[in-house]
Amino acid sequence: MINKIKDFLGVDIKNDKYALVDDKVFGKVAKQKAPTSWVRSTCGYCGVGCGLYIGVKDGKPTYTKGDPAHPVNKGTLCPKGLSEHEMVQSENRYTKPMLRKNGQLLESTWDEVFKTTSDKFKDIQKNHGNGAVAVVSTGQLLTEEFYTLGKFVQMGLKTNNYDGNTTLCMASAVMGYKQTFGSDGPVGCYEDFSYADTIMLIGANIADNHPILKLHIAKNKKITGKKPKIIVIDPRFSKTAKMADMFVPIKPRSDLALMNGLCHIILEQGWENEKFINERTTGYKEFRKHIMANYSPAEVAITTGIDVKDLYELARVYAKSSAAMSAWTMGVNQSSLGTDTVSAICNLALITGNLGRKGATALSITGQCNAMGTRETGFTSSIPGYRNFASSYDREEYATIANVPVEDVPTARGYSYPQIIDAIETGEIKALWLVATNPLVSFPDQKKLRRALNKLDLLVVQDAFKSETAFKADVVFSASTWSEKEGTYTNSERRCNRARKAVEPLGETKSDFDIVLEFSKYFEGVNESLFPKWEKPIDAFNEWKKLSEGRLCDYSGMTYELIEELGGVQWPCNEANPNGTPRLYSEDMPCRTEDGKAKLLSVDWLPMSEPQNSSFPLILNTGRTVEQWHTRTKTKTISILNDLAPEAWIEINPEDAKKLEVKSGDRLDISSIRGKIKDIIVRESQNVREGNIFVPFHYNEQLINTITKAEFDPKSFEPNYKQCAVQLHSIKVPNGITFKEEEIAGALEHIVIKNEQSYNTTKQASYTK
Ligand SMILES: Nc1nc2c(c(=O)[nH]1)N[C@H]1C(S)=C(S)[C@@H](COP(=O)(O)OP(=O)(O)OC[C@H]3O[C@@H](n4cnc5c(=O)[nH]c(N)nc54)[C@H](O)[C@@H]3O)O[C@H]1N2
Ligand SMILES: Nc1nc2c(c(=O)[nH]1)N[C@H]1C(S)=C(S)[C@@H](COP(=O)(O)OP(=O)(O)OC[C@H]3O[C@@H](n4cnc5c(=O)[nH]c(N)nc54)[C@H](O)[C@@H]3O)O[C@H]1N2
Ligand code: SF4
Ligand SMILES: [Mo]
Repeated sequence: MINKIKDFLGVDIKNDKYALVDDKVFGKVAKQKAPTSWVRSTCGYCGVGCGLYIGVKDGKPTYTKGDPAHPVNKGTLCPKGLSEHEMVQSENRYTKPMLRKNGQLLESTWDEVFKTTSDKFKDIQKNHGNGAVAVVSTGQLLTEEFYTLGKFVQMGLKTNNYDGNTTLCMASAVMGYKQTFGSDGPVGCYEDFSYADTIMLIGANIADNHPILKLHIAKNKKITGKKPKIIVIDPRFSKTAKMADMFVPIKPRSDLALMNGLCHIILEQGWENEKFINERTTGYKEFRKHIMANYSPAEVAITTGIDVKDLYELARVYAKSSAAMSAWTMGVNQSSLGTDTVSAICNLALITGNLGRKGATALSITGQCNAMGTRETGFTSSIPGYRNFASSYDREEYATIANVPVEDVPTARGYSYPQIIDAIETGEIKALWLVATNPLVSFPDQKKLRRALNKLDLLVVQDAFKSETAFKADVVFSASTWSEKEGTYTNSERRCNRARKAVEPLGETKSDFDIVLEFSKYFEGVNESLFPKWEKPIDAFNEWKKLSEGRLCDYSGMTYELIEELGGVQWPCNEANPNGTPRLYSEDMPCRTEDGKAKLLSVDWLPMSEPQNSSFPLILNTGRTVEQWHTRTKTKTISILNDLAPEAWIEINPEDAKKLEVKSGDRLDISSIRGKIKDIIVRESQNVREGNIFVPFHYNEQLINTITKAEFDPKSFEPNYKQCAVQLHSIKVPNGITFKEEEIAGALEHIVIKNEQSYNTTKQASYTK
C-alpha cells in the first residue's frame, strides 16, 4: 500500500505517515488555489467513505482530490467530494457561539453559552427529572465524538432520551438486522458488488446518492469474466434504473410483498438451498407455511404491480445465481414496514444461501459518513458496543470498562426521536439539545414539529453552519467541521477510516469533541469522573476500543496507524482478525442469536395508511439529487453544485401533466391534508408512473416536509417519508386531478396505476433489457 501511494505521488512519505505531502503530489492546479500541502483524510458526506487528500493553502482548504490508494474509491470522488473544501469557509458558517437575548440571536462567548445552558439544564432536571432534557444527534460526527457525547449524555446528564437523526435513516435496517441475525451490523462489503453475478438494488438510487459504489460494480466483469445481472427495484425510473438489466417498477411500498412472493416461487420450484437452510437458519417450517399460504404469485402481482411471469423470471435469476447480492437504502428503510421489509430481504437471501460469501449478501447501504458511529457507541436503544440496557451483565461490563458507577447506567431504553418530539408536545421534555441535525427541514410533518418545538423552555443547537434550526435556537454551540477536526468515520461496509485535521477551526468554533468535553466541566465532578485526563480524540478512541473488545463491532485490534496503512479497517478487528473482517456470518462465524443461526421470519405486507383518495389522488415520493446534501447547509453555497439544482421540482408523468394543463417549466402548488407548498417547477417525466410524483426534500424554501406524514415504523420509529397522498393545483386547474368513484375505490385497496401502458412503453422503462 505504501509503495502504491509512493508510486503515484512520486514523493517519499515514509517518515510522515501519510499526514502531509507536498505540492508535487497532484501536479498543477489553478494557481491562486494551488495547495502548498496535502492532508490525507476521508470524505465527510456520505456513507461510502471515500479516501481523499485535502489541499491546503494559507491555512485554508483549497482543493480535494481522491486518494488513489484507498480501496473504496481508488482516486475517484463524486461532485460533492470534489468540491468539499468549498463549504469549509463559506459565509454560511457561524464563527462564534450564539445566545438569544431579548429575542435576538447574538454573538456570545463560550463561557456564557456553557454557563447559561448548564444552569438551565440543571434547573429543568431538578424540577422535572433527568429525562426532561433530551438530546438528538446525527450520523455526521466522528466516532470519537459520538462516544464522548454518548457517555456525557447517558452518564453525565443521566438522560436516556438520546437519539440520532439516524432514526430518520438507518433505524429500520438496524432493527431488521437485529431481528434476523440477533445484532445490528451490515453483513456484506463493497467487494461483494464485484463478485456477485446478480445485484439487486432495492429502493437505492446509488447513481445519485452513493455514486462511487458504481466503481465496484464496474470491476465485476473483470473479476468474474461476465457482466453481472443488475436488478433495480424502484417505483421511479431513477438514474440507477438506467444501469439495470431488469427494472422492476414496483408499486410504492410493496417491496415486502415482492420479497415474500419471490420466496414463494423459489420454494414452489424447489430452487431453495436446503443445506444452508438446515445448517444456518431456524424457523423454516413456519416460514414456508406462511409464505405458501399467503403470498401466491397471482396475489403478489396485484399488490406489487409486477406481472406473474416477470415475478418468475426475477425469482429464477436470483435463485440460480451462484452469488446473489441485495443492497437497499431509503426506498426500503423509510417505510412504516421498514424493519419487516429488511427481514424479508434477508429471508430471500437466506433461503438461497446468499450470506457470508464473496458476492452473496444482503447489504444495507448507510447514508451519512458515520451513520455507523451512532449505532455502535450507544444511544436510545443501546449502551456502547451494541450492549443491552436490560442485561445486568452488559451494564456491569460497560460500567467496569468505562469506569463509571453501574447504578448510573440506564436500565431501560429512552425515547426515540419521534417520541422525543411527542414528549415535548405533551410538556414532559422541556429542553432539547440538537447536535448536527436540522429538523426544521428534515423532519416529517413540520406543522406538528413546530408546534412541539414552540413549547420548549430551551432549544440548544450545536451546528457548524447557519441552519434553519439554529436560527430558532436559544443557544448555538458553533462547531468546527470536516477538515478542522480529527477522528474516524465508519462507512457502510464497517470500514473505519481516518479523518485528519487539515486546518484550524474557523473563528472561535470548536470541534464537537472539545465542545462536549468543555461543556461537561460546567457540571460538578462530571468531567473528572467521565473524562479523566482526556485531551484529544484518541483518548476517546482508546476507551472505545476497550469497550468494543469481544463485541461484534470489535475495534480492539485497530490503531490509527493501521487504519491509515490499510486504507481503513473493517470491524470486527481483533487478535483473530488483525486486519479486519470483510463480511459477517461467513461459514465459521455464527450469527448473534442464541443458537448462532439466522432467523427466517414470517412477516406481512400491509396496505398504506394514507392511500390515494378523491381529495389527494397522487402518491408523493421524496428523496435526493446528486448535487445537494440534505438540508443544503453545506451545498447551497457551492455554486458548482447549487447552480445545477437551485430549487425543488416536481417530477410528474406527462399524462398527469396533461390533466393539469401544465408542461415542463410551469409551476404548481402541492397540498396534503397537513398543508400546502406553493410554486414548484414542473418536470414532465416518464420516470414516474401516472398517479405518482417525486419531489426532492432538500429545500427549505419549498419545504416538502410540510406535507409529509408523521407516521413511523412501530419497531424502528423510522418515518414513512416515501409515500403520502397529495394533490397538485395549477392555475388552469386549481382543484387538481379528479378521480371517478370506481377508480378511487380501487385506489383505496391498492395503489392503482391507471394507465400502465403509458408508463411501461417508454423506451427506458421497459421491464427487461
Ligand atoms: N447527493 C446526495 N447523496 C446522499 C445524500 C444526499 O442528501 N445527497 N444523503 C445520504 C443519506 S443520509 C442517505 S440516507 C442516502 C439515501 O440514498 P437513497 O436511498 O438512494 O436516496 P433516496 O433518494 O432518498 O431514495 C432512494 C430511492 O427510493 C425509491 N423509492 C421510493 N419509494 C419506494 C418504494 O416503495 N420501494 C422501493 N423499492 N423504492 C422506493 C425512490 O424513488 C428513490 O429512487 O444518500 C446518502 N447520499
Ligand atoms: N421528506 C424526506 N425527508 C427526509 C428524508 C427523505 O428521504 N425525505 N431523508 C431523511 C434522512 S435519511 C436523513 S439522514 C435526514 C438528514 O437530515 P438532517 O440531519 O437534518 O440533515 P443535514 O442537513 O445533514 O443536517 C446536519 C446538520 O449538521 C450540521 N453539521 C455539519 N457538519 C457538522 C459538524 O461537524 N458538527 C456539527 N455540530 N454540525 C455539523 C449541518 O450544518 C446541518 O445543519 O433527513 C431525513 N429527512
Ligand atoms: S461517494 Fe460519498 S464519500 Fe465518496 S466522494 Fe461522494 S459524497 Fe464523498
Ligand atoms: Mo440518511
